[in-house]
Amino acid sequence: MTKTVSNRDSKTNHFDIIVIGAGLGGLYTLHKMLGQGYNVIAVEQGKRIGGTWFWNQYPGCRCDVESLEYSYSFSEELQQEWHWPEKYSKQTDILKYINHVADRFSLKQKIVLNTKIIDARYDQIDNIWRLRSSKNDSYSCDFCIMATGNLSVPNPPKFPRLEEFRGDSYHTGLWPSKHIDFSNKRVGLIGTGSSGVQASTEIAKNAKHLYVFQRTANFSLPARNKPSDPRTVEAHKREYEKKRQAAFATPFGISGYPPPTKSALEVNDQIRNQIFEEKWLEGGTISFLYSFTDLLTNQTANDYASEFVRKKIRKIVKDPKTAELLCPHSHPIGTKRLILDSGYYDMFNQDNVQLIDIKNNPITGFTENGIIVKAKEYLLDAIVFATGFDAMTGALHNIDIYNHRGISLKQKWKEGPLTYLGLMTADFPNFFMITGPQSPGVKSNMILSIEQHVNWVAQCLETMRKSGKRTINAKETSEKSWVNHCKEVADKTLYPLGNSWYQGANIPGKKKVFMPYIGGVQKYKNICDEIVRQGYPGFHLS
Ligand code: N01
Repeated sequence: MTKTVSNRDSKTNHFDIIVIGAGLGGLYTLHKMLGQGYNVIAVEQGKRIGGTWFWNQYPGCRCDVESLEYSYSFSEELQQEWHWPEKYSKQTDILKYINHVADRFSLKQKIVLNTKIIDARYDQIDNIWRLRSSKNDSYSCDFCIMATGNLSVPNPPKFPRLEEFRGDSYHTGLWPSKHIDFSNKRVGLIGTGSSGVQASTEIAKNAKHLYVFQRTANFSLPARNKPSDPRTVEAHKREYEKKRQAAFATPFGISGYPPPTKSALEVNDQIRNQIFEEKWLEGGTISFLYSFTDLLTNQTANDYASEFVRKKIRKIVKDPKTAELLCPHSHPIGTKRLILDSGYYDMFNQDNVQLIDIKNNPITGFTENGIIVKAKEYLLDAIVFATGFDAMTGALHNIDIYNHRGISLKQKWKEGPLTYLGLMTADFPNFFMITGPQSPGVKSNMILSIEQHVNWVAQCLETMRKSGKRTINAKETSEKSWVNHCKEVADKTLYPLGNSWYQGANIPGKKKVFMPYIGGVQKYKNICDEIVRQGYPGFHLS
């Protein structure tokens, strides 16, 4: 850094804090920091707020965490007054809720929409972050908080001659706000993760024909979604505070599931299958993973669970060839994100739906009118790409982030993300991440993790303000041991065997490193709280 004089010029919009992103993370950060009296704004690239729930407006989009859990806990009035129509909320209801929260807490006037931050540089002389948008607007702030999301950069697949297709095409993660009518259309859908499973089940209801192009079969469980039961809701709301605290005492940050006590190897076949059957009928991913203590740590235990689901698929899907293609064999159940569906396997019994195997016979090209597989042309009016995201690090790397030594975050993380607690990265002072890599974020109830992170950052800033400190930086040594710890925890499980977006395996050229912290929300929160109690060892405060 060569500058020697202050460069806080008047043309720059200077704030105490700038939050990047106005999804669930950004909105709560904004609310919390406004409450603490900071001069703060959020900058959002979308034309509306909502983040994930704004961009993913594809048909069938729904949350796989129960509505009463997947909601903010910071306001007792809010959680008491809001009504969720269904057990698992659909995207439109969540977006409505997000807008309600922003209006109720007067957040919208502090959000700059349609503005994509493309460059962020730490100026050590002035101890500020300087940001630049794609419109060339400049901002600066004392603290930069990234609430850019974990699944916010769509992965557009590269196929030969993709540009030749003349019909309509959509990516689930960039879905237009207007209604898309697929009735009487021949639709091709590529990708069978959560988005593809949800979208296809809905599109199949009125498309003339739906071709599902599957590369890897994935495990999906029944959601058994239903309208909210007034008595359950009332009982839950009476004890909301207790439920929220109970959620922090679980690995996933979701209350209401009794933890398993037995290994799948401790019981005989009949009892094991009976337990799986009960969980299958109950619906939901956590209930199923909680059948036994060791489904994610013991291969044999996992094999039992995997085979149980494969048997269900064979029973539901009438055509044996299609059923076999739908049976996952590439990974232990749960090591890729488990999917919750509302009739996915049954959909393949419809006359207008056909599964196309693109693992053994990859797509060789696109034409004006469709997709070519094994020299056969599938004629299509529309294509839906449900091909996922550059998860966890994608949104951070979409911004050129530089520290005072001229080192970019991309350079620092070229062998995978390096963070302390997923909250900060060493040598990037006053730069926080909300649910960053190596935090439980994506392996937890995301809103609970967001609140925990934001509260931690807010408390940290308050401590700094009171003690006259202006700069916080993670120590390299603490970062190193946290990164090692995350790896050690993951290596004790079966997760590394799933070729998942958790480890960047879905993005060609991305370094394969397991990114979430899977020690559980309760352990993680204890670690974070202990660090505060001890006066922030592991960080330099100056
Ligand atoms: O993305 P994915 P997603 N050729 O990466 C295929 C959350 N979410 O958007 O496995 C052919 O899981 C790819 O195939 P393969 C949730 O956390 C939550 O569905 O790489 N196929 C795969 O089948 C979820 O896990 C909810 O072989 C290609 C699919 O595309 C995460 O978001 C709803 C391909 C991508 O699946 C991401 O889910 C929706 C290619 N070139 C999303 N490239 C709920 O709350 C990719 N694929 C319920």
